[in-house]
Amino acid sequence: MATDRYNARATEARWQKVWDEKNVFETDNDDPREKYYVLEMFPYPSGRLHMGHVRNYSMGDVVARFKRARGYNVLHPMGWDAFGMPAENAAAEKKVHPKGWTYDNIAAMRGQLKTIGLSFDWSREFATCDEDYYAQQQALFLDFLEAGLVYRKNAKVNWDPVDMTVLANEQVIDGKGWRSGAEVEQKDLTQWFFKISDHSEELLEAIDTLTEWPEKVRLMQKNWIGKSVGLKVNFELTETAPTGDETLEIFTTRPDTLYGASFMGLSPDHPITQKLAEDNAELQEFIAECRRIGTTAEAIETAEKLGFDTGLRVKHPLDPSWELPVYVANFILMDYGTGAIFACPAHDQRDLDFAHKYKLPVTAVVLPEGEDPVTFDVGTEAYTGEGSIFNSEFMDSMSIEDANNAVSDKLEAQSTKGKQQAHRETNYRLRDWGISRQRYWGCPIPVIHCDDCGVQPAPKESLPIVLPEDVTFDRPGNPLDRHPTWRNVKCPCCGKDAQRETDTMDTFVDSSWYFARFTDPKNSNPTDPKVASEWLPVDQYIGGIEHAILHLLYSRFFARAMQITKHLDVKEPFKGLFTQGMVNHETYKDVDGKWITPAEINIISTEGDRKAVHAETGAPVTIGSIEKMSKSKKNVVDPTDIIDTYGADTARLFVLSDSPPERDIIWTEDGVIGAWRHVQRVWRIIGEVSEKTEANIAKPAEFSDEATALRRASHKTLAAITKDFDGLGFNRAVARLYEFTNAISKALQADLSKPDMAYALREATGFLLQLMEPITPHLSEECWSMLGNEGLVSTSNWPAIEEDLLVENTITLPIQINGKKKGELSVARDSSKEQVEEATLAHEAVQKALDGKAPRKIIVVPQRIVNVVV
Ligand code: ANZ
Ligand code: ZN
Repeated sequence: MATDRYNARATEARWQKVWDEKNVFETDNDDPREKYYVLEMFPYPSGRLHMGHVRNYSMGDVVARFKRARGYNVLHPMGWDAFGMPAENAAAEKKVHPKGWTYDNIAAMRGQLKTIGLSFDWSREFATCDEDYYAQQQALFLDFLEAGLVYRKNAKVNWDPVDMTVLANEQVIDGKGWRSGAEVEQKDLTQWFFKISDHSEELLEAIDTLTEWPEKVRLMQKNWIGKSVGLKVNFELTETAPTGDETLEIFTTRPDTLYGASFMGLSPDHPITQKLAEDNAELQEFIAECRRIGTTAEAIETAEKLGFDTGLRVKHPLDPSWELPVYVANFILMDYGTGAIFACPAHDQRDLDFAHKYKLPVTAVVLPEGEDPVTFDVGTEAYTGEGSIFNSEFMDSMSIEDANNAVSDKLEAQSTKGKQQAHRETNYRLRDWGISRQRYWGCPIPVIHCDDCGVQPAPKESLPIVLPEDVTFDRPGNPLDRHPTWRNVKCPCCGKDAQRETDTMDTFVDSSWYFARFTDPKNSNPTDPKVASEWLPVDQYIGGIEHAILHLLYSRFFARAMQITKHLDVKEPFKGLFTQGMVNHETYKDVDGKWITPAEINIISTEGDRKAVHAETGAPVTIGSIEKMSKSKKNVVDPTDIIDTYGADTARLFVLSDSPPERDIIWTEDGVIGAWRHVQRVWRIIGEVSEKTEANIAKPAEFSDEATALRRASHKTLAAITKDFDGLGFNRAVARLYEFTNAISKALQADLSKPDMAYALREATGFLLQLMEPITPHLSEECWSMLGNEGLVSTSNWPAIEEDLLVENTITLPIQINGKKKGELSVARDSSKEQVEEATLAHEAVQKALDGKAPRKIIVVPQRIVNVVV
């Protein structure tokens, strides 16, 4: 039988059924053991699983299975981030309903996930598009509204004038609508916002408590919140602006550069700009041009700097005889600071580009160390580094920081036009979170618009506000807007005819609290606050770095908002965060330069020379660079194909081996075959062990050196892998498992009629299977039963480490002869000084150096080193 092959396909299905029937991965909230919550970011149901999912969920599964074996009550749920645009696109293109499309995809992907043997508690599964889930989200929204965490304001949206619809940022391509190709306009719409900016400081400060997050992610969060300590300065206008303003207020973080000021800049949306434009067609045209660039920070950052001279002038606050021109500039955002700046071209790149274009003065005021103040010229690159201030009167030769303070103090004490000239202020880049989306496939915002009573929250009893199913996608725009009856309701306040809000929520809302819902997914409230607070924060969250900013920040805000509204009692949702690397693959192109898939080619290797040919035609294929698996480059390997061919355990083993989990892994056929061979080998070895030894051998009182050596290897491996799993060092664990398998294979050659050796071998194989179970659970389960063990390896307790087997009883001491290392000495740990000396004199290198003479001195530093002086 040991010559047979391990049939992964049949075996895996069999064990999955056993786990299912015994509900081994279902979690009981009332289980008194210590709780451990491990979560992988839930997937969008695109329809097919990709290898990145397999890697992500395999990592989470190792943690879940490991912690379960360690005695924790583990929560490891799975669900679907199921609302969003692709379903509506599919509806428009393929004439399918978003709901049907989504649930079909979920069914397909659930089926795929189940073949991987992941230890999810499927009884807690939900999709964010389930009526029950979004009903609870609507309830949360109403509570947030009542608590003052939500408000409405005007905000700009991308408007497609041909399709007459709002576009998401990703639907605007080079300033044009993705479908119509029309120039996108900016339009004002009243929208709903979450007051995340009220929590900027707290969200920023608490980052320091997230010690189990990658440093990189913590930095990204900090930058996104973007705290700036600066100064607001009032500049006196030489003549009253058409708005009636006598001063122009700006925000700066660099008041130390005031003597390098060259011009003032206004946002195209600044009230003064807007007022001036009322009777200035040229300015109107300029504003329209700015708008076409788009609203995203990236678009503004990369666009060419453009300006419009308003003709207005201001007086310099440190020298009233100095006047500066006021421009409208396309790189100034209205919703940061005051929407106006003073520009110092020498020390700000945007200002410099602008100054060069409009021939405005450039005066350096910060001198880099080692530069000559007379000749220093910034050229085309603004100098933003450290230095000492010059060309700046009272600030000359100060450091930037000192100058900053000095000028801030001075201006705070000054006044202009009856106002304080300046005051220090802290600004945050973080904006309130706009959640209104003008689309169908999302969670309806539960409010009603009445002509008489204004905006009214939908009564809680009326929840859920369910999406109507009889909608059409044959026209652009939001089908809810044109639904004949869904929209019309009675005002909950006065009972007159009123209208539902037709905007739905940003899908980031759905993913901002799903981890809390998993703790009690059937509750008739959003959470059971007690249960949620017991499980949260998630102990280990695992997902892609692409969610390092928005998803994590919104979830952190939600935890706070849910705490304020008493739905849970923790501030931080994720205690440990891990961001896994991507799965990469070689790329291939055929003779016509078209991408082709790995399945369509054959690799021919001759003595280290790799060539690829087309599998069917034999035509040459170019092997390209290794890149992230993506549909566009066709360098994808389908998880289902791999599982069908090699089994899930092989796929799991491979994605966890080779690379540290935070790094990218290169998927190769050879690598997969290597993992598959290992699976086969373990199965054969266990078969042999089960034939050659009995189960349940009593533990002998004495062990030979040979048996002790094997036991040492077993316990050392156990200790090391326990540490690896605790620190998510999966690849290291895999390497140790390979080594340990070799040791076991070697031990099979020993005389197994000796009970101590048989015992040691059984112990080793038991450990091997338990250590492998988190990674290759099916194989481990099969081998576990083959060895005649009781119960399932998946529910077995982690083996206990016998500490005394970890201590080496021999130590290695370096031997120095006249101060130079000449060799090493292996002695028993408890050797006496005399014994060490004796062994030293017998050492080959020492004998050679002594050449028959007696040493002048031998110095033994116990446990450390031996020095011989000849
Ligand atoms: C003068 C100056 C001189 C500036 C200099 C920088 C360098 P952070 O650090 O990100 O907060 N700024 C202020 N409001 C702006 C707005 N609404 N749109 C675009 N830019 C704006 O950036 C603060 C700096 O960005 C401010 O300091 C201001 O330019 C600019 F050598 O003032 B500074
Ligand atoms: Zn009313």
